[in-house]
Amino acid sequence: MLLCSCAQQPTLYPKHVVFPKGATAEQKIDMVSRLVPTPQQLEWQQMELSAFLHFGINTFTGNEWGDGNDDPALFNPSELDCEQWVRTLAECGFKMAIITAKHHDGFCLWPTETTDYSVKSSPWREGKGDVVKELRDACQKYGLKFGVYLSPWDRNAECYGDSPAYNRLFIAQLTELLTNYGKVDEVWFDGACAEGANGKRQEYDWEAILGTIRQLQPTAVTAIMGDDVRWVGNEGGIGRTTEWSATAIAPGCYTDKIANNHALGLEEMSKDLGSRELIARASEAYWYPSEVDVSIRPGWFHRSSEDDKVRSLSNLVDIYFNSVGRNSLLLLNIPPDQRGLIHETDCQRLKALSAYLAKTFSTNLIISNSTRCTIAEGDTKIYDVTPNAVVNTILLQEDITLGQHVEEFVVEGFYDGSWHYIAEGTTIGYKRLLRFSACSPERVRISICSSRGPAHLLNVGLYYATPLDSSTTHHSFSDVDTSTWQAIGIDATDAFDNNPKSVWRSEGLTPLVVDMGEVLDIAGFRYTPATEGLEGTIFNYLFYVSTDNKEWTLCDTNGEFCNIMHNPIPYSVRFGKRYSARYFRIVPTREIEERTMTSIAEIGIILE
Ligand code: FUL
Repeated sequence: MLLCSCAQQPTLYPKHVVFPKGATAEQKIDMVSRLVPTPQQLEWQQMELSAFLHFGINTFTGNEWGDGNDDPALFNPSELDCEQWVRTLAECGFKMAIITAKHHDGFCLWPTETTDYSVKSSPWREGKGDVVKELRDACQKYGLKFGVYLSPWDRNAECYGDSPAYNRLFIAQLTELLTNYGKVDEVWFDGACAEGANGKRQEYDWEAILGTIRQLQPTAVTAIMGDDVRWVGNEGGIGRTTEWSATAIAPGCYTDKIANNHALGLEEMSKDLGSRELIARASEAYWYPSEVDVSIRPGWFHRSSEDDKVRSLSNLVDIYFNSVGRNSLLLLNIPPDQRGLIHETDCQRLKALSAYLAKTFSTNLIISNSTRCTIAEGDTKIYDVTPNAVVNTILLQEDITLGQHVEEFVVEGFYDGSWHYIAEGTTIGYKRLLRFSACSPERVRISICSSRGPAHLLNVGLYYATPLDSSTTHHSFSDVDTSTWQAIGIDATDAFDNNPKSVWRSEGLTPLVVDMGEVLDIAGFRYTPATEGLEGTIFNYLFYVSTDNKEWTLCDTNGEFCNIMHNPIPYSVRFGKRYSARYFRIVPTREIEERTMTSIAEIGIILE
C-alpha cells in the first residue's frame, strides 16, 4: 500500500473482506491490512475492561451447570443489590456489566412470558422481582454499558432439540430482553450445547437470531456465537502473544462458513488465526477481535467454599497483561453470592487491581507531547525518557481505525553509552504491553521489523510496574494424606502424588481403583485435570466406593465435570451424604472430546 500526502485514502474494509478470485498472497495481505473495526467494535475494544456477572439458580445449588430441574424456590437472594455490584465495578474501572439473564439451566432472571422457569416462580420479591431490570437501572445510574448473556443451550425448555420450536422460543426471549430494557450494548451467546432431553441436537437459526439483534438493538455487539467479538479460546485468562484482530476464522454463527474454517484447520483455540501463510490460503477475512473471559474465582458461579480462592492481585495483574496487554478485551467474571452481593473479598481484590493499574499507568515516562507516529517497515522511532526514571513496562498501541499492521517489533534502550535490547514482540493491535527487566534508559528506540504496510502508532508509553509476589492460589488436592494410597492392578501413583504436573495417563477409558488403606467417611472427591495436554480429561464418570474391594456402591453424583474442557481446574464433587469407603473407583465414561483416553493429574477425597 502506497501512502503519500497526495495519495487517495486507501479503501478500508469494515469488518469483512472477500478476496477477489486469483488474488495473490501479497494482494490478500494488503487487503487484510485494510480491514478495520466497525464503530461498535472500536468502542467495544476501547472499554478494555468488562465484567461478567454469573448469577442464577446455580448460585443456590453450587452447580456450575444446572440440569434445568432445580426448584425455582431455591432462588432467593436475601439482600440483592445491583447498585452494590455496579458501584464496585464502576469504581474499579469496568465499563460494562454482562448478566447471565439465562444460563444453561434455563432459569430466567427476568419475568419472561416464555416459561415459568424464572424469577416469577421464586419467593424472591414474592415473584415480582426482575434482576435484569435492577441491573439495567444500576448501569444507567453509574454510567456503565449493559450486556446480556442468553444461553442458547437450555436444559429446561422441553422443546430444546426440536429446532424450529426452540428457535422461536429463543427469539421470543431475546426479543423481550432487547425490547423491555432500554439500550443493550452487548449480547453474549455461549457456544456450549448438547442434545436436548429428546436426544436431538438443536440446530440454531443464527441468521434469524442475529437478525433480531440487528433489528432491535442495531448498535449492540454480538459475542462468541455472535459475529463482532471472538472467544479467545480458553477460560484461563490467557491471550495469544500473536493476536490478530484481522483474522481468517469466520464466526461460528455463519453456518455456511464452517466448512471453510475446517478446510483451513481453524477453530477458536487455534494458535494461528491470522499469519501471512494462513491468509494466503484463505478466501476472505474478518475483523473479529478477541475477548478473554475468565472468572475471578475457580468457578463461574459463587460458592462460599471458594471464598478463600479468589484470584490474588498478582494473578489478576498477570491476567490484565495477558489479555488487555495482548490485543484483547478482558471480560472478568465477578459472581454475586447468595445474598445477591459481590463478596467482600472480590471487592477488595478488584479495588487492589484498579489501584495497581492506576498507579502503574498514571505517568508516561516518555517525554513527548504526542507519541503518535507512522513508522515504515524497517524504520525506527526514538523517544526521550524522563531522566533517571526506572522503567520495566512498555505500552504500544496501533491506530486500529486504519487496521492492524505490525508483525514484529523490537524495543531498545540507550544507556551506558550504547543501545541495549529491551524487549520484542509480534502483533500490537489495539494494545500491547510488555514487561522487561528494570532499567533507566535515556532514550528508547522502537523498530518495526516487519509490518503489513506502515505502522500507525497511536500511543507509546514507558512505565514502572511494581513487581508482585507471584505465588499462586494453592489448591489442596485431597483432605487426607495420599502418600500411602495404592492403585490396584496398575501403577497410577502420578494420580495422587500431590503434584498436578505429574499426570497419570492411560490409553482407553480406564477405571482407577484406589486403596486408601483405612475406612473413611467420605463426603465427596476432587478431580484435578491436567492443565497442559488436555487429552484424556474426564467429562462423564461414575464413582463407586467399597469397604472390602468386593461389594461396590455407586455414589450419588451428577456424573459430569461440566465445562471442564474450557476451565480445567480442580473439580470438587460433594455427594450430599457420607459413604464409608476404604476403596474408591472412578470410571470414566466419556472423555471431553470422546477420545478413548484417560488422564488424571490428581484425585483426592473430601471429608467435609
Ligand atoms: C462457558 C459456560 O459453559 C460456562 O458455564 C460459563 O458461562 C462461560 C462463560 O462459558 O462455556
